Amino acid sequence: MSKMAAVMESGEDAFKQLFKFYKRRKPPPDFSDVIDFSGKVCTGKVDPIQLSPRAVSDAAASSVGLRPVRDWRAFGLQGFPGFIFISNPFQRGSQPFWIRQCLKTYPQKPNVCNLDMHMSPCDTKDIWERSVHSLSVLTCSSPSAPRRHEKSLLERLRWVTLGYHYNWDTKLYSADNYTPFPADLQSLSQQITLGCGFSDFRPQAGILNYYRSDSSLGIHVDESELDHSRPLLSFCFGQSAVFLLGGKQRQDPPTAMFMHSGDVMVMSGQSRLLYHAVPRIVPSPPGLLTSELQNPPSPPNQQNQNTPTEKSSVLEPVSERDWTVCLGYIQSSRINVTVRQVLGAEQNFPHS
Ligand SMILES: O=C(O)CCC(=O)C(=O)O
Ligand SMILES: [Mn+2]
Repeated sequence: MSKMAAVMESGEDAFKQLFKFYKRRKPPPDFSDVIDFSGKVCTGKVDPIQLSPRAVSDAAASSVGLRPVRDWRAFGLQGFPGFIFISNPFQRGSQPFWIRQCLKTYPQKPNVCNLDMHMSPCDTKDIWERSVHSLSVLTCSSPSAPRRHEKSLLERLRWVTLGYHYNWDTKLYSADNYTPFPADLQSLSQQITLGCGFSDFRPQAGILNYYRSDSSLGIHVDESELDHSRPLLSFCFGQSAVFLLGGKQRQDPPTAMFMHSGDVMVMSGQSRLLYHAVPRIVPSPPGLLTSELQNPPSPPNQQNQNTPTEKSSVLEPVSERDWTVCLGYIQSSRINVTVRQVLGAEQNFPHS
């Protein structure tokens, strides 16, 4: 009997037990039951999915750093209708832009982050610049200089919220806690959902989670959005993770899969309200980050080259200085971005 079968045999609360199984450090767990969509998938649980290549022009996909939809490798899981796993649909060299946005741009005001909960707006105004400064002070200091003991703001960043800002205490969104959703991430999310066959998905709220190598995310379901008929998108960058996808009941046994940098998950339809968790961050496979994350020399200014029918690119070049900091960060960390539609087409927040 495999170790995992032994864990399962004890019966109750299979999800909790598998969560602990994958979280365990000593001895490390056996990962052989974890589905890896980046390689050959022949587990008998996975089906390739046909997407909607005609719904997104190659230019529109490229404008957000995605490959043409016909080249996306998309999979479904048997028993999980509405769950779509797209194995890294990003063009080589476009992830650095999105990683830079997650680390430098999205933590900026008016977006909200965990540091705002106990620091003044003035102190969290410039997370990136202040962190880069303290990191470069460290790099420049002589061996005899006192070692930096305080973590930079960037290292203390745990979450950022966008659009309708999720309230972690009440677990609610509200009409009066809203700032504009970033246009570039909106466009990326729309190309993904169109490619998956969903029309008029409206990205209205985003949650960025920043994981260190020992972080995890507990078992939960995302039900705070008022309309559950719309898909929920999840983007991963940096180090890999084990993701557990369970059932409608918290204790239902989950399926484990790896999420690598660039992977995109769509939870829709009957899979929109399934329990899930991230028990463990794992090092990304050798070579995966180095091949995907080369920050190419600045692309030619695409804005000027566009013909009237083409979409102008949201991608901007990432400076060497910015990329050095991003690379240092993702060497040991993982970033996850979830994008949600909160309200249905004609829906409003209930009056309080
Ligand atoms: O980090 C992940 O892959 C999952 C994130 C998640 O489930 C959430 O933000 O609700
Ligand atoms: Mn979630």
